[in-house]
Amino acid sequence: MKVAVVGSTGMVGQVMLKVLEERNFPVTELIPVASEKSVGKKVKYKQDEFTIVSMKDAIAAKPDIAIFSAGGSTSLEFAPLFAEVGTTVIDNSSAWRMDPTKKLVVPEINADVLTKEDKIIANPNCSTIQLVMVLGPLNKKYDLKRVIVSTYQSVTGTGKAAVDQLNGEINGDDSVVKVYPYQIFKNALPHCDVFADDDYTKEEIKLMKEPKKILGDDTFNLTATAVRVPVQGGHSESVNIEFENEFDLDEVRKILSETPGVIVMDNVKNNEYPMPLYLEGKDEVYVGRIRRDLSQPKTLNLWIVADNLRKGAATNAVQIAEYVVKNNLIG
Ligand code: 2RA
Repeated sequence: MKVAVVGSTGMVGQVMLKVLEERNFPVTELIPVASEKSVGKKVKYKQDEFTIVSMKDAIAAKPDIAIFSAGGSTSLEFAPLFAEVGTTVIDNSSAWRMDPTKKLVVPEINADVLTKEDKIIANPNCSTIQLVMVLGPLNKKYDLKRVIVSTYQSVTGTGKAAVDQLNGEINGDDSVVKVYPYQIFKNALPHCDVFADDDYTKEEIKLMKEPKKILGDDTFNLTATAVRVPVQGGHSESVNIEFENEFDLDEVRKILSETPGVIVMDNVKNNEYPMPLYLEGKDEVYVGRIRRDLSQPKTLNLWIVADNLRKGAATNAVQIAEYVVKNNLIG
């Protein structure tokens, strides 16, 4: 498999290379791509070093698969050029996610929507992926009516500069690049991405729209508040779910425990619940604090944690690549 990784020097791009290696993806030729200023530099993959090439050269190489994590404008410009030469593009930006002609995929939930005709496939937003991994199986069984999500998002979601800012503020080095409007250390910013006219942030709008497309169901309501917190290991989400139908708590736990890619970590008597500090680097989505909402019937509270760079981005993208290869959907 000739595989291009576009954005190979970024935080997600570096994790993509790591995941491809860990999962022993059948790469016969790796084509790392990055901005013009990085062309000629090297990236490590397995025991070797690979030279970063320009987008033009990568397209000319006609890779079988191109996994993008290079921002929306780059994807809008270059993903179609790769698709034109027969490459299957899996894009981690928001560029294509809500495009009605493109599929938005979490393999465990809706990979079956993919066909050979899908040449540009959208990887959902990190906070969406971990949410739908839980909503999907519960929706099938109990039929979602309304979902309220509050997120507690890692600074790694904003990129390396944000991690540097956090560490700079922790160490008192305030010369680092400021990426947030306020200090993030010892703080919580109810401001992920930019504000839209309706006073929701773009991150919240992604969380309110993408799950409906992935689940193929717009019969339920969903509202979100996305908060940035001084954490590095992953995103956490407090979720309140009202169903159309009654549920049994033990059955909820059984359904989630049997969902591929989901791990139930829920024993509060032993202080067992998911926490990002301890789950960094994992590929699963962890669920805990599962309990009935005593304020109204047919309603559940739970807590979801996942590494936003792995299942929230790189691992989900590689899993899509694995699916299209396994099901002969490329070429
Ligand atoms: C964030 N989900 O966490 C967005 C993009 N990675 O900032």
